[in-house]
Amino acid sequence: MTRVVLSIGSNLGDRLAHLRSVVEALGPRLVAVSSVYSTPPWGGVPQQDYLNAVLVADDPALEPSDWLRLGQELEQAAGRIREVRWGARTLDVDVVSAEQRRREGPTVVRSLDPVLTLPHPQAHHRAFVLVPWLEVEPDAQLEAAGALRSLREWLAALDGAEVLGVRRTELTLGWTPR
Ligand code: A4P
Ligand code: MG
Repeated sequence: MTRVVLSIGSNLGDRLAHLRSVVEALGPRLVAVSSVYSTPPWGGVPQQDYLNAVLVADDPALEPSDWLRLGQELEQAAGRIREVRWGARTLDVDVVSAEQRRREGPTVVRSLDPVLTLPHPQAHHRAFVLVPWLEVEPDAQLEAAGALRSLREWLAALDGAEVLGVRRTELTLGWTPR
């Protein structure tokens, strides 16, 4: 039984429609959906700006690997072709963090498996993940580089210009809370 934080991004084709396809597919599993942000490309590959958002979802029937597979199916449905690492894409779905919900209480899933590394090893470096995540879970914490910090603390460690480059838009993903 897992609850996950997903980062979704697109910088090719109908970017908003690609992000919306994830929201439509997850439907009642969604717990929270951030605003849509316009973000400069991260990672040093020259390419056009992205639209990014963060989703929180839960499903008692899904394990973390099921969320990864589901994300990859949605990437394929959006016509994603894997070419350059950190390069342009119609849709990218990353599992940022996962929590097992047990009777004793929630536990954060940690995995060093390259097929699914959790928490996502780059999340704390990425304003395009931290800013939308902070909007939907202001009290969330993230363990990275051997430290457990609040999202605000991780953001404070980033370059200010990068954080300011992540701009909230008026676009919506067509989701209303249950
Ligand atoms: N993988 C391992 N852990 C995870 C995880 N937690 N979530 C594996 C998702 N995937 C995970 O990813 C490569 C492999 O990572 C997968 O097969 C999976 O098993 P990929 O999506 O196939 O390849 P990629 O996306 O080209 O490389 P990578 O390193 O995953 O890139 P990212 O991290 O997805 O970053 N700039 C802005 N502004 N906004 C963006 O959304 N996105 C990227 C892509 C780069 N720059 C960006 C953005
Ligand atoms: Mg990816």
